[in-house]
Amino acid sequence: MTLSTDSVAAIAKRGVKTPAYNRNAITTGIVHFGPGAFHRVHQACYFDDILHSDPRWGICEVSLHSAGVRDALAPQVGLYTIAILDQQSSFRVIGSVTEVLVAPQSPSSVLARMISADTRIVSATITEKGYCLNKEGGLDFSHPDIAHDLHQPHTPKTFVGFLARALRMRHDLGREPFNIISCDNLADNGHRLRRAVLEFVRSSDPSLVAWVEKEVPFPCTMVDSITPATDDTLRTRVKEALGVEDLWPVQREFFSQWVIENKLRGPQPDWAAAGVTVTDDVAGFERAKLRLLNGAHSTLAYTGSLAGYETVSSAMSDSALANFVRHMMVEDIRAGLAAPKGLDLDQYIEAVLRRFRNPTIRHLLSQIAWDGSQKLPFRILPTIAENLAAGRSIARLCVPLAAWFHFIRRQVRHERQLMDPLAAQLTELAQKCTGDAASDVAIFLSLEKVFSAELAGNARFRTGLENAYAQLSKVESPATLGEALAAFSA
Ligand code: CS2
Repeated sequence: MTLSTDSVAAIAKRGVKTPAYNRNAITTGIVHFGPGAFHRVHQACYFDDILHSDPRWGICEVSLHSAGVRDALAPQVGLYTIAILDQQSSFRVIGSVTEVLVAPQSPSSVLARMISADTRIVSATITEKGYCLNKEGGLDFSHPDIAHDLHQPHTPKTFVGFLARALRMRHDLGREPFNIISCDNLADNGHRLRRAVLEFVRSSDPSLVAWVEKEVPFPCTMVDSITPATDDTLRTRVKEALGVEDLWPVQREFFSQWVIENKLRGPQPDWAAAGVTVTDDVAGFERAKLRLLNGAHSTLAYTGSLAGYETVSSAMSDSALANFVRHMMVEDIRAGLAAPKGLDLDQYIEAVLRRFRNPTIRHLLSQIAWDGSQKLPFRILPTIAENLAAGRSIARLCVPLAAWFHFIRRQVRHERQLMDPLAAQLTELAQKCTGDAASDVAIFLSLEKVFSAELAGNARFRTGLENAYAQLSKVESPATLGEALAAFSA
């Protein structure tokens, strides 16, 4: 037996929360690109709450690449389980997904949904690389999928291409545009997406530019909830809790936060009742989260992996590493952050560190280590650039970058797959490395897609990296990591 409409009543009797609304009565108000685990534990869960009092906010999911989520959720009529991992874990069946479309199989069905009068929000969790941006923050016109979408706008492949086409169609139908909500870990995510869409439209459909500029809201957002990938332990626990099998359950920590910039137009759900913060100052939240939480995560991922740790909580049980990360957050990252109203940065740092220590979560460092070339420019490099300009220290901030370089070299040396859109280029660079700090750092700094010419040419930055790289070169155990990090103690 698998999870289905028929099994929901029996599941509810076992004490598992299930949708207490009539799923047949809900309409689809959201088209969401990227139905990965994060979206399903986060936004889809908020909308599941909202649907209990407002049926307009069902979600049509759109996969831009694989059919995996559609194939798992179709037999379950969109139902799936979230495990909330805490001292006392709980399980909950989510009912907000009304449909899953696989874009390459049917771009016209995706566009039909996007132009429906019921659709008020188009949102995305497609990760940094899904936006096809260049390092100046504009649209990467050399990206093959963007080139495709410019030539064949009626059958787009990218999120930006779908937005441009759907906006044109809505405009011609005389319909209001939808709100476009990026829910990815990119600084200024709404502004970046707006810029990318406008650059695309300017090049493909110039007469639409003014309408997009004037009428289409692209609020910035901050999203947060730690979401380890689905594993067999989860599948087993969910089966035990539900009494039936779920083909693709997902899991997260108890903590969940969603902050949206106050720019949305048209009919809205009751955001506040669902626990979503709508505010004028999203940038402060977003920056603090990206630089403190995600910056620390990437630091743990690369340094922890070098020492042989597998998970965030095990890396955090290493006092040398945990102290290093804490110092980096308190002394090097916090200095450049302005606290938004309602956020105490000192408390925030301690709360993040507590969340990292959660022993009930098996969050693999290898999962966080993915896509370093896309993540580090948002998580670490802006703090370094600002600290350099302000004359603050960057010694510790060079450690995650140097650890990333060593991590890449080790992956390549052991012929382990590098999960990164720049994998081919990174492999080539790693093969040129000799172990000499000055020349290896110079090799990695030649990565133009990651390091601006200004940063790569900064002598303090180069020296900081060489120092960190040399310190980390012998790390292969907790003991050797402790020795290396001792050089950076306050
Ligand atoms: C993590 C994030 O995988 C990663 O790179 O840093 O997914 C992190 O867990 C989330 O942003 C937390 O909200």
